[in-house]
Amino acid sequence: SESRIRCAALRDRVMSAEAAAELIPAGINVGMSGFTGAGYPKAVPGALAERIRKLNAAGEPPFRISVWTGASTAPELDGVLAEVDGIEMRLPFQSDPICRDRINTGKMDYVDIHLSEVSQYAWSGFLGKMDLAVIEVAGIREDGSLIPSSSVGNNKTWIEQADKIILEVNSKQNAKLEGMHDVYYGTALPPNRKPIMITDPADRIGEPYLACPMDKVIAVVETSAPDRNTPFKAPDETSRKIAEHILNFFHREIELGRLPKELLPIQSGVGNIPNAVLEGLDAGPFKNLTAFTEVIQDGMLKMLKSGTLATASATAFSLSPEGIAEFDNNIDLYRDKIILRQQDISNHPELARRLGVIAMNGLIEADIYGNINSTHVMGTRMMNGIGGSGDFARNGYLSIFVSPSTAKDGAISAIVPMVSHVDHTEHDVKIVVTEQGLADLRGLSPRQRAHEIINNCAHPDFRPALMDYYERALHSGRGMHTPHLLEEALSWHVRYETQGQM
Ligand code: 0RQ
Repeated sequence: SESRIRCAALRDRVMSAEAAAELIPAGINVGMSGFTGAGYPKAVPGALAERIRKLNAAGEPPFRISVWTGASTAPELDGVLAEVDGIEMRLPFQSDPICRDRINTGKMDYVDIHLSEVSQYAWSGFLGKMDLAVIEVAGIREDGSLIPSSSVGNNKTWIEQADKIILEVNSKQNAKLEGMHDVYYGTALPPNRKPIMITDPADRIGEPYLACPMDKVIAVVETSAPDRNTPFKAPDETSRKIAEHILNFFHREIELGRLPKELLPIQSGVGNIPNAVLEGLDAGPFKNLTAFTEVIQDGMLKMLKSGTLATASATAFSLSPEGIAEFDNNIDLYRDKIILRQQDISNHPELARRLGVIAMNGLIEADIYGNINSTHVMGTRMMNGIGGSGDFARNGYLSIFVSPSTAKDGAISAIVPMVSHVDHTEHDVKIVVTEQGLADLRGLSPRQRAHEIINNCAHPDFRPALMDYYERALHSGRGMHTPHLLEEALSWHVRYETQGQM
């Protein structure tokens, strides 16, 4: 609607998504908004994909762009562009099935960067020139500044870096999002950096709006479409057990005086297991917890409502349809408790370390010494990407990695002799949890860690084989610090690839 575009000069640049897509040339780097299915452009990528489809059908040379985002988007962006083979290179985190297929069949290059570092890469020129940005906003103010929508992501950087900007103004985004964001303009490249002065997740250090040079805006497209809003799955038995192990661990740490009774700011990855942990925290005695995280999920809304959680700092929402309805209906309650920041601040290593974040993230596989693979299936196929897990795991006070002990109906052990790809090294991993139990690796040597992980985390079906591997490695006459049988270390993966069963 007109009222969302309060700037007269930019009202004159309103056009259809198709007309805007015509303004995008082949071969350029395009920055797009969007983070975990929130705040991505809904119309222009689809119109561009349609244009590419027609060019492909007419036998024209391949039309491709490189797409840089905040994190994962949705079928209307990654899906449609990947389907017409319109993406040359994609970064950072993605989770779209078609995109994943193109990456894993070698048709698309994918660059997996820590989410906190993407803007620094762009600023430093490591990625080349950003030609154009397509950014969803909730509104445009009289002076041309922008009201961010349901994610901030890398939008500040894209707007600053791009020569040209296409804005999508989405009237489905709640108008009351205005004022919830905190966009910080004090970042700089070394050697000119200053401390980021956040000492509490509730601190505001920036502006509620994105500054946008009006002369860069080449098109404004009006949309009215919901975010991806993935349906919420109630926690299953496995997730509940994992949550229980973590909650018991928190209680023990509080008793030992190693965690305050309000815990420390929580970072939680997306998915079934983190949601179960949040539900468990909400059912417990906890009050006035805080979150310093990337995404606000359904579980966090519940905790904010009940008072378990006092404040949540993030860069995006990632809500189910029910979650978004709850948020819209009670936005006045949530407005003061949620702060959305750009991702170089929400995930800043300096802040994760200062605040002492408790980082909880998923894993694909862990090895008996505590190295974690959270991105690659069988060492070669990309799942989603490292996301923000490394930002928080390395720099947090506690890094907790969670997973069911098996995958694919028990054919795969999540605990293996040696991981087939490393995202989080043994130095960054403090706690590993499966439904079987919790391994507390703090202060342990590799050999001590092997016992802790095999006995507490591995599935009983795989435990004897893991112990057998470890013991033979121990008597192999090779190095005793991190004992391995190099001939066999990846044989479990080879067995799965050739026989369908580890
Ligand atoms: O695939 O559905 O096809 O069967 O991986 O596994 O168990 O449903 O768990 O959804 O929590 O994902 C690590 C991928 C876990 C996620 C990962 C298969 C399994 C299934 C998903 P199917 P689950 P989750 C915040 C932090 C990196 C980024 C991150 C992730 C699918 O947590 O992307 O932490 N993390 N970001 O079958 C083969 C194994 C497997 C396996 C699981 N060992 N071998 N397949 N799977 N283990 C968010 C952001 O940063 C934005």
